[in-house]
Amino acid sequence: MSLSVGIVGLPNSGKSTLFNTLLQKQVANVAPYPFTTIEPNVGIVEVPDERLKKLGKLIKPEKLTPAVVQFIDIAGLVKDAHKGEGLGNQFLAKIRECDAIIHILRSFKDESVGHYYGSIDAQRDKEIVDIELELGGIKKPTLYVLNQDTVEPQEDYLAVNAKMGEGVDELIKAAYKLLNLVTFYTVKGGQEVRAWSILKGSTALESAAKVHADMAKGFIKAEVVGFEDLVSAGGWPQAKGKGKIRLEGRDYQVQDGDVVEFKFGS
Ligand SMILES: Nc1nc2c(ncn2[C@@H]2O[C@H](COP(=O)(O)OP(=O)(O)OP(=O)(O)O)[C@@H](O)[C@H]2O)c(=O)[nH]1
Ligand SMILES: [Mg+2]
Repeated sequence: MSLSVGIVGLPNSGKSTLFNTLLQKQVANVAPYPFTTIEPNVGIVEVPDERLKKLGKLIKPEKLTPAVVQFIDIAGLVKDAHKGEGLGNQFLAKIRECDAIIHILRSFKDESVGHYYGSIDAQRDKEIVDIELELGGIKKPTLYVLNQDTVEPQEDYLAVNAKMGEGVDELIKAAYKLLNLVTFYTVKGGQEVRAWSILKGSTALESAAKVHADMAKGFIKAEVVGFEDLVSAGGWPQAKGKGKIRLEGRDYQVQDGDVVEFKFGS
């Protein structure tokens, strides 16, 4: 199961709108991911990845497989949710299952869309929901997202227009960071270039286990080259020729952007 990010906020702040925009980036073929069914409020979304695109151009595999983040659309929280107000306990339980939180704050104005507290005031809304999360015992990394009519850079918030999809790529990348994930890549015989998510600080052995249990079980070593070195060499054989491919053992901490080939025995 991949790590998940819960989208929280007051009713009518634009959570489902954001979620639906994210769904347009849902991975089309979920087969490589360990999910059998996807619930209607769960979206498995591709992480925008410039490096993967460049590796695709360099290696020209049949298939490029991106890293993903799982987003969960949660119903609105209101004051006293922790006491059960507005089915709050049920929603808080859902949030507890997530690994990080995107807290969406309404800034857009629309007379036809009611505000639960009658006026647009992102700071007030933030405090109301934060208190409920705290009283609900939820301590998670949080990214505050301002849902604006016109996206303007903010100091403390990531700005998006949930309806138009502006700022959404940045939001996915920020969510990925929030989960403390980094990416390494594998090149399967030139057929598939795939991005893998690991927690920052993971070892080569832990990373091998992500790819296949047998790779970890029979782990011998990892051949590793940084993304930049691989690209500037012009390919794997060229990088090898230039001595850019390192041999690393099981305890090596895999770095963001590493391209790795695991050597393993049976
Ligand atoms: N103008 C404008 N309207 C938006 C924006 N985002 C959402 N809305 C509108 O606000 C209304 C509520 O949006 P939802 O996404 O359903 O809100 P929600 O946070 O999921 O609400 P609950 O599920 O009830 O908690 C809808 O009519 C949306 O079209 C936006 O960025 N701009
Ligand atoms: Mg909703």
